[in-house]
Amino acid sequence: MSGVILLTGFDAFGGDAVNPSIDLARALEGEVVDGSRVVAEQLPCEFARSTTFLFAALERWSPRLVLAIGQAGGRADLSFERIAINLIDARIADNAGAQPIDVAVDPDGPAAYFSTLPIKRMAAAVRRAGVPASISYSAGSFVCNQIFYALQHRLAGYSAGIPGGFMHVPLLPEQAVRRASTGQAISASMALAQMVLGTRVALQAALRDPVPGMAGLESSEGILS
Ligand code: PCA
Repeated sequence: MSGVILLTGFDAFGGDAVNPSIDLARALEGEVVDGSRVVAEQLPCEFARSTTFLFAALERWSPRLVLAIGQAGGRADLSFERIAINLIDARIADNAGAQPIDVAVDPDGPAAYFSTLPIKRMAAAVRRAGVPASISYSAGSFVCNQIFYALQHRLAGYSAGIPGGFMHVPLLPEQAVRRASTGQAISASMALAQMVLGTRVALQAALRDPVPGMAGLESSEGILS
């Protein structure tokens, strides 16, 4: 199968000089996974402009699979996000100085979307490769959650059934060292090479195995059905 794999990463934000999410996406750019070339797109860490960049990237590439990536300071593993919520509640200002509180991503959209990636298989494959990984049930309420929600909303409108989702990554060691040296609590970190290995394996797992239903669920049966 051809088609490209779209990875997105963010600009540095919140006083950091780097953001591992875009370094990671760029490090994998050009690799071929299951016959598909990886492309990377950089998104501004701004509520207003990030979605415009994302939608332009979807138009440009017509990807086969999308994995949006963001930094989550304090996390110690590659966390595959399960759910995007229709809420923005910014803890800090974005890179344009905007700090929306208690507003919807899309006032007409549903309360939430699930990842449509086979995240449990992906996390298991990453761990088998020796890289810490987990499932997360909150992508927060900042720009990352907004992009995750906007991505799932847009992909849900396509008939092609393109799997998409979001992964948070830890700080890079250099970021954690900088925090420690300025008196902040020492944060967890992960070397870029580990992130690259884990993400490559996650993409292989997502593309090799059949993808679950479009809600990312293994079964269409529910507790109430
Ligand atoms: N992390 C932030 C936004 C950009 C990024 O890399 C977040 O988790 O919302």
